[in-house]
Amino acid sequence: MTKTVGYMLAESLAAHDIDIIYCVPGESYLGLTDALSEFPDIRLVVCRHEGGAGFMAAADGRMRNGRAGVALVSRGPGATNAMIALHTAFHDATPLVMLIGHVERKDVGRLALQEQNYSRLLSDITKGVFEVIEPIQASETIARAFHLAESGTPGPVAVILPEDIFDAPAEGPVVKPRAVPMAGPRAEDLDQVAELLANAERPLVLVGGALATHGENASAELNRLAEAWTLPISPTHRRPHLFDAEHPNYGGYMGIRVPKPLIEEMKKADLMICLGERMSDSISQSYSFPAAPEPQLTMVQVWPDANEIGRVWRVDLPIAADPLAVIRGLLARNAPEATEARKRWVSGLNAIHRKLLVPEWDKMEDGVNFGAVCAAAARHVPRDAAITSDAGNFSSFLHRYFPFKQTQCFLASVVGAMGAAVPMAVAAALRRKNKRAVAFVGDGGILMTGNEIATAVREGVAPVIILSDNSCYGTIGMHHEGRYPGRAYDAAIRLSNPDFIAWAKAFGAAAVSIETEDQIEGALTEAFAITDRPVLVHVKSSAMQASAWRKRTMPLPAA
Ligand SMILES: Cc1ncc(C[n+]2csc(CCOP(=O)(O)OP(=O)(O)O)c2C)c(N)n1
Ligand SMILES: [Mg+2]
Repeated sequence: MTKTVGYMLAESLAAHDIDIIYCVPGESYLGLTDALSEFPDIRLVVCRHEGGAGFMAAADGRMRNGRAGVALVSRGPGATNAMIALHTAFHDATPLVMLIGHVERKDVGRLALQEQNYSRLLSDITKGVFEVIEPIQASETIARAFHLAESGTPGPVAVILPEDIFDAPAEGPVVKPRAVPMAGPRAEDLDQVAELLANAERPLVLVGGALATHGENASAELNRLAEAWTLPISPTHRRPHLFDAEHPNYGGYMGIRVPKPLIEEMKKADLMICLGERMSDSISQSYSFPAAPEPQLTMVQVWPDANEIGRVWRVDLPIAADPLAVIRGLLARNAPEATEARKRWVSGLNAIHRKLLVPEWDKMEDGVNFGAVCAAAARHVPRDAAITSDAGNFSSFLHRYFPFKQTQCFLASVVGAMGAAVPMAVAAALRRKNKRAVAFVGDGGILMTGNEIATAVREGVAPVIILSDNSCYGTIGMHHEGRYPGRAYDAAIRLSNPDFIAWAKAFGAAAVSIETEDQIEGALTEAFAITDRPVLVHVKSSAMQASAWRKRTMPLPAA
């Protein structure tokens, strides 16, 4: 039998070590699903929404040590549903290959059923859109897509596959994967960083996304660097697991809106080293620290893509390299004896960080203070668990009261797309076999993609989902109050929720409920004992405690 393009595409994916593909099936790519039936080592995970499938593939792209995750979606409606994952991967510098079905080649341009021009549609949320027009291009295009997704600043790449191409006879050989090129740090740059570090009195070291690519491998060396050079280490927004929160060199979490006492101290720094961090609006406190375009302190940035460094900030020492190579380069150079001032600087930042971790929340009348749940969860979540978080104010309690460990894996949409947590937890449970996946999510986010609990049940994985149900889009209420004091517009944020316990059970999940603080311990013990199906922990949380830092000034009237 002649080999088809569909079969060759499957062979090409296998050649790239792809063992999981997240999809929602479509008639536009039947020839690929048909071929995949002959590849038992590739697990086709059928999801309930392309947004969910895309988030799962994006999460996978963060768990494969720099290798891309893969989603497979149908044309028009499928592709547009999946765009939230492309947006997330583009902003988060996550390698992702999205295969998208397309109309037949002869119909292109006729406004055929569900036709889109993907080069135009996806031009601003992908690194590239490659359309396979001829069978001879099929395998090479797959190799090019992975290469682009994984090199430089990683990101999403779309491959467009016309419906009629799958059955065409394959041409040419299966194209092998291309090695990802990585520029190394130059010796003179390493010498210069070492000199800057030796002369700085108050250095700050931010660690971010590109270091996360190395998984746990980088942890030991980062710790040695911190200790040998007497450095405070600050994980950046949504990368809290990069440094152990209990480590004495922890310099404070550089997330969105760093609390005042911490940011005031951080701003006394005379040197900032961004190790594997692209930097963004959120991390830079809305471009104020470091200030854009002209930073108020000496800035060194290490990122694997020369084009990116210097795009927003004028960096004093740009180093286009793998951050781990820079860590190794510094470890190979002798750290000077730490001055007393330097030791005080590190311990001072650490003292502020520790103070912020101290559990001190008020008992609320309108529901459980979610801070209490996050602090208790830290005692139940295993050391090797994956923790995922949706976007929303409930996550401020997680970042404040949950001391992350380097042995844990944290996954979220860094750019703040709601709906990421549940699908990412499903993907984590599938990728990290026999390790727990725990999702933190709000009542807004859970009804965006919580239907992927059905995927978890189908695939036999058992994430624990901790839901903060404050009956509102709390984040937006807080911002509204902040911008228009005294004019809280509750109709814009109030939510009428289903009976979440019944909802979860209807999927075949287990469900436990927390309505008062004294139920937290028992409910979490019960939830974490269940390992054969997903578990929802429904927390009736306070809306008045708007975030881990702020209360609402006006009560939220009943719906
Ligand atoms: C997909 C998406 N839509 C809208 C927003 C804007 N947004 C940010 S947080 C938020 C509310 C989140 O509500 P919930 O999940 O209940 O968490 P809470 O803030 O109440 O803790 C909204 C609507 C977003 N970030 N992502
Ligand atoms: Mg809410």
